[in-house]
Amino acid sequence: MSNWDVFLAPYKQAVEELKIKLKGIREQYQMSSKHTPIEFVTGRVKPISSILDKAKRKNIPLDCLQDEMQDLAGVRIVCQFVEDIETIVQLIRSRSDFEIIEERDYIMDKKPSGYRSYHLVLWYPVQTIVGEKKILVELQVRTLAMNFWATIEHSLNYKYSGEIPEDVKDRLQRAAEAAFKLDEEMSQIRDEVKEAQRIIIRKQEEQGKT
Ligand code: 0O2
Ligand code: 0O2
Repeated sequence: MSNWDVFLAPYKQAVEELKIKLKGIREQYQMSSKHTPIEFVTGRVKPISSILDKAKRKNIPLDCLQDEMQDLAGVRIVCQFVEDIETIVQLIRSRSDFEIIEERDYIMDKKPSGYRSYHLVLWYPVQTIVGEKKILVELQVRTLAMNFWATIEHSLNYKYSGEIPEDVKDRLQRAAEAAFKLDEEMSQIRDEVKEAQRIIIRKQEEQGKT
């Protein structure tokens, strides 16, 4: 690859554009006083060293990166509740400013490591001075609990170069189970809050009648 900066420039632009668009959605929810399904958004262009490692690991020739490496541009949406993930996925599906080419549901079907997240792969059009260029972007949607687990596991993988010792792996499996339980508990609380809000509204309506 002669010039990484030039190659990665549209990926950087796509990440920045998507972050702005997704943060815009969060702000619209906040303004309408509705529960926002987006807690925060992060994004990154894959560092060159990680691109080279992954290309080697997956046997991807460097001149095929743009078609075969789906996460050169990565955007992550983190939510409070598991239910928010479905809301976000529906929202993403309804948009016309990019095309979804693949969805991977690692929530229904978690990875052997214990990893849970919902992944969408998009062809995202970037406007350049030589015309439109469609690039691949990976969108990851996960809860705060899933994000906590994935962040820790990612660091351990880095520390142990992918060879996490068995006892640590066992702990991670248990931690993944605990994160799953935490999401379930929080969902219950969410329902309680929604019910409380319905009771308050009903009471206010009744008081208005008398
Ligand atoms: P705000 O006002 O804090 O919401 P950036 O270019 O800075 O917008 P970037 O480069 O992706 O985004 O930065 P980073 O460090 O990945 O974090 C992105 C945003 O996510 C930052 O907010 C962080 O504050 C926010 N963030 C990261 N972790 C958490 C978390 O655990 N909880 C919450 N609520 N937010 C988190 P912004 O975009 O700077 O704006
Ligand atoms: P980064 O930038 O370090 O996060 P593969 O890369 O072979 O595992 P594939 O087919 O390219 O998988 O796509 P997949 O698994 O849908 O998505 C890959 C990305 O999902 C990873 O990026 C991680 O961000 C995240 N991910 C997938 N599995 C795990 C896991 O077991 N633990 C954690 N912590 N994250 C996971 P990269 O390539 O690791 O890059």
